[in-house]
Amino acid sequence: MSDLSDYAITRKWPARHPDRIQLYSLPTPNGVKVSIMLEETGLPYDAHLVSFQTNDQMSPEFLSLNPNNKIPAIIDPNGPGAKPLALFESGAILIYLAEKSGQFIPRDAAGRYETIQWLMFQMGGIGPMFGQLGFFHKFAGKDYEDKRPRDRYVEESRRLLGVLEKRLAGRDWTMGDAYTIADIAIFPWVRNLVGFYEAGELVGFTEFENVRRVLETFVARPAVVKGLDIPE
Ligand SMILES: N[C@@H](CCC(=O)N[C@@H](CS)C(=O)NCC(=O)O)C(=O)O
Repeated sequence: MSDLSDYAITRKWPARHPDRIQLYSLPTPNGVKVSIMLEETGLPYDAHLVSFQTNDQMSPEFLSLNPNNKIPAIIDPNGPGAKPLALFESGAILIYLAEKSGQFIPRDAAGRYETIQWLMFQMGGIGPMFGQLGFFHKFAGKDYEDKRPRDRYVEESRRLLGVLEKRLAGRDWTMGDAYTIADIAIFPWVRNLVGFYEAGELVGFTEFENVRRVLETFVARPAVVKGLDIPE
């Protein structure tokens, strides 16, 4: 593909600035990871709303970019080799944007892999487990009489919060002094667990003092405040 018009998705969501990164998203905990990262880096971008109310994520145009029908996804018209690059999976997008901007990932190899390790801890643990807890506690699964599925995800979420709590003891951020893509991935999910999912009491959130401290610092960052509402 040589320019954005070669991508079917741009027919449904035309690029306002074809020279900028195109973001296809919704302000969910996975979606805001990327809008927050774009705000933090200052990379210019166009944001396009993929509405679940109208099942936009199942449209042929969206599926042409992400066959897995999930937001977020991006196209960078100026990717590696000065060619467009399309990407889905928020973790992959965060790594890409960190490398492109040279920000929010340590430069030394060991620090870089450790950051990716904590990013993967979110992608494989926090995201899926908190998400299932939301389903069984607040959404369709809450009416099931059998509470064992809910309790399993409560326990697993508590365990993961405990791991994070220990990691954050004596540290400002997951990687210590440096704010990184690991924090940008983890904290929208922690916020969502106690906010939108209303599961704070269920998981005993008050016990996790370090997690609470870092969450407060995270949500006060101007780029986070902005990114949490994008796309409008
Ligand atoms: N592992 C994916 C998960 C993305 C994901 O689950 N996105 C949800 C919103 S938070 C979605 O698009 N759901 C729409 C659907 O399943 O149809 C990522 O991190 O990008």
